[in-house]
Amino acid sequence: MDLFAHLTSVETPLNGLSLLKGFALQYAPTLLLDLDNVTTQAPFRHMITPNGLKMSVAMTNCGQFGWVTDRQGYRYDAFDPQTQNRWPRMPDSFLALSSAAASAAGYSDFVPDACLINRYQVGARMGLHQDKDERDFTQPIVSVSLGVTATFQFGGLKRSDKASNIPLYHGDVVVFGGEARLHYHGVRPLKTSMHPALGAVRINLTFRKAG
Ligand code: MD6
Ligand code: FE
Repeated sequence: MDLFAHLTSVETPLNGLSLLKGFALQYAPTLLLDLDNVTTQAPFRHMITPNGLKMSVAMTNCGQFGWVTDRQGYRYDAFDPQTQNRWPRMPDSFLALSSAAASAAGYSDFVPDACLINRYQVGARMGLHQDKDERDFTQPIVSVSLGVTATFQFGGLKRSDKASNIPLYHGDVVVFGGEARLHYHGVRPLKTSMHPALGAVRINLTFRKAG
């Protein structure tokens, strides 16, 4: 019996954007154990943007490729610049969840080769941006929210387009594909709050096909 089935629904507020509420709840305990293992090998760090600012969100990666930023720019790299090692392999639980979520949103053969892991503490935010460092924009991005609730901003194809605010709760999954794939989006500064499993922290996993 699927105890969580009643919590999951697929909402499509915009062509190509699917909100799968509670989809990751039944995976969360395993995801968090596997995440600890990943971050032991590749610790969270505050990366530097091309214009020299330190990001308020701490990041790490797993999978064949990892997203990195420094004074040279944004890119995917097979090696962690901090350890010179390859990024940790993507845990089976991560692969299983991301494929199942992509399928539920209509992408039946999504196999990610990169997972960017974002950690938000109080006040951390992500400015409006487009995800366009990947090779193939026909592939969706699957985004999993864990821990403290955040306000996700979802805009249009231009940075100046009006953005809507979508609350993302522990266990919610967003799939960005089709028309939504290149829309601007961001995360409002994290408010002080507590989550029983994670404390005052929000974790976001974004799965991509980068290469
Ligand atoms: C976050 N997410 O939720 C940041 N990008 O913390 C993203 O930047 C994002 O959720 C592409 C697709 C889905 C996302
Ligand atoms: Fe993004």
